[in-house]
Amino acid sequence: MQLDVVTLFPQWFDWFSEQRHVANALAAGNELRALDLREHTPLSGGQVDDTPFGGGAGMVLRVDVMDHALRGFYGIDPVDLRRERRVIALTPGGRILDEALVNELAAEPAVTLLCGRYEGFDERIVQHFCSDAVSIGRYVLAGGELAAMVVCDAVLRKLPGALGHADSAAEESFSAALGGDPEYPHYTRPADYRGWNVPDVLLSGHHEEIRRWRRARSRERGATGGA
Ligand code: 6GU
Repeated sequence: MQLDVVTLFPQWFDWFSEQRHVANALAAGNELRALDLREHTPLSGGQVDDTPFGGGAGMVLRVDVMDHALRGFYGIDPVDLRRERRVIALTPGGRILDEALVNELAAEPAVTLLCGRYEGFDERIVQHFCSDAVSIGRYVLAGGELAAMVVCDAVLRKLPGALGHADSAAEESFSAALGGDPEYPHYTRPADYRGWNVPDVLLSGHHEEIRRWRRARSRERGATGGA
């Protein structure tokens, strides 16, 4: 898939792209591009934002700047772009990112994430250029970049080749294999540490019992909301 992030801080994504599972996903033929919003600004001095009509604190990303930027990157009117690929505004009030949305995005051939800064986007950007608005939780970050990395991390690790082991993503928290429940607890050596023992069943070698034990622990965690 092709994942594009439109941002005022493209260099932030250099570090992110070097992380193992991201690098693996890219080596497997996927693409992650950090596109500089300022590259195509029609305004002098690289201006991208302005004060809000009606007054109030902070600055708002201008719709004309986003129009020029998307046109510059994709060569088409952004009003049409959102019919060709998911174009997502990252904003604290958007649809909360969860496993279902991550799977939905991982199945897309191409996604563009728009990072807001300051007080966010002129609403016309969301209305006319975006297919979705997405949030990573009900709290406010200084900008959409960290949210974009969260989305990219969660989506890219779903793609073939991102994780070392083929089954790593199949039976993990919230997966269909676990009925949408969180993952069961894991243990490794030593089996006894300071008197804290690993559950006997995991050392028993009885695969069916282990499977049942894990499923039960997973259900418990789903029922209590703890993971
Ligand atoms: Cl997507 N953006 C910002 N600025 N803050 C957030 C967020 C996004 N999701 C949660 N908080």
